[in-house]
Amino acid sequence: MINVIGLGYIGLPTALMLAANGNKVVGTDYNKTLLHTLQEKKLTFEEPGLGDLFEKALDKGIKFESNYSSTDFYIISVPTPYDKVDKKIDPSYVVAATKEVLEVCKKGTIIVIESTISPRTIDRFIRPLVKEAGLTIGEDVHLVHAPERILPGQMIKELQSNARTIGADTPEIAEKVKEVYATFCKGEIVCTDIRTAEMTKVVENTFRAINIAYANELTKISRHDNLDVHEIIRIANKHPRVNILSPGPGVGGHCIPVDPWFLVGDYPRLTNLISTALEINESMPEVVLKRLSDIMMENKITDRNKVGIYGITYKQDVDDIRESPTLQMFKKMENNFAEPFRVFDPMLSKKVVDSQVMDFDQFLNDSEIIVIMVEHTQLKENLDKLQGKLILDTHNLIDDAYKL
Ligand code: SAJ
Repeated sequence: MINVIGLGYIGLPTALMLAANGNKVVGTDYNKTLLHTLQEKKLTFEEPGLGDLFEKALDKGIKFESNYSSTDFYIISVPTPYDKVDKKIDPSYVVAATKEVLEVCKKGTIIVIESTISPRTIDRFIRPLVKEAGLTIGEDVHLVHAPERILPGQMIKELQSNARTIGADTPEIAEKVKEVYATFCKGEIVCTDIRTAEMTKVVENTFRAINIAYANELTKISRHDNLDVHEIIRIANKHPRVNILSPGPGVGGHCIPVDPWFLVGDYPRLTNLISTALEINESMPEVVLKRLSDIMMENKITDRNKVGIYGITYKQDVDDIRESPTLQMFKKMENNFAEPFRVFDPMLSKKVVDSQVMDFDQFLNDSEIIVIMVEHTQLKENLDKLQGKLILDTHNLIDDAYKL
């Protein structure tokens, strides 16, 4: 039986996928409200295909419990925040979950850590716990790191098709874990050691952060010379070995703006490129504010009530607001004692900021100038309704709009 610990954005789809594909699964979370919701057969967040998968997993008998099970296979998928001051990973949730597992696990258990962790976290924080519990690694307990790679918005598809990495101390244990993931994962499953697996995950997200930072820096250069950055990137990407990502109003989510800091925190003198890239991405919400202020001046608009911000979530078509560029922008305003602008997001059914308007038509009626922060499908389907408005389009959706 597999006990999946942490039923958030990664743990829940993984637990459901395992159960739907014939594994006996118990999902555990310390958040009682979340557990209660799942036990009532209701989902805790939106994601294409998640509803159907939930039904299948329930049919196959998945259980949600607050106590850890006594078993021989655990998947730990709890959050790994980072300390914003010293830029290092905060492994406390992974440590707490592992400690509890060690109290109840069977001899010879496999503990797979899926949470993103910085290189050497298992050596530094997890191996000592096994020793403290009077257990022996390789006999009583086997540690494994199998970082997830799925993209919110395409999680279910990517769970099945992405390649995966399994880091273990021995090829035999890696092979056992591979067999479990292979019950649903049709991508290549690469086995390696734990430290390589830890590093690989952080390296992947750092690569994306740097690529986006390059696109964002190109935006600044292009604005300086009044060039169209989107056209430049579109043409440059026709080169067979160039693939520049899209610039935007900032980088959000719990991965791309966070994981690279783990490397900066651990190797401060070796990560100039990475820290500069992160700073460029973090500067973008302020770039939006500056551009908006220039456009307002150009159009002689002084009343900030005429501004409407479209989009709060960290990217299109998800309901996740972690590290969202819009909220980063509002934070900057707050630091300057300014009230946040009116804002609308079709993916959010509850207010997350006071200035949030819940009705799209009312939002449009009240706004003379609209800043597109997120390219939700809802907006793409309603672009005609924006006619007659001044628009700052940070995603290049509308030809004749202002761009960053
Ligand atoms: N963004 C841009 N320009 C782009 C692409 C994205 O500005 O061209 C912005 C988005 O708007 C968003 C942020 O970057 O604010 C992050 O979005 P994302 O779609 O790039 O990534 P996430 O955070 O949803 O998921 C990433 C993925 N990592 C990689 O693609 C290397 C995913 O595969 C990982 O599983 C996930 O991080 C994770 O959990 O680590």
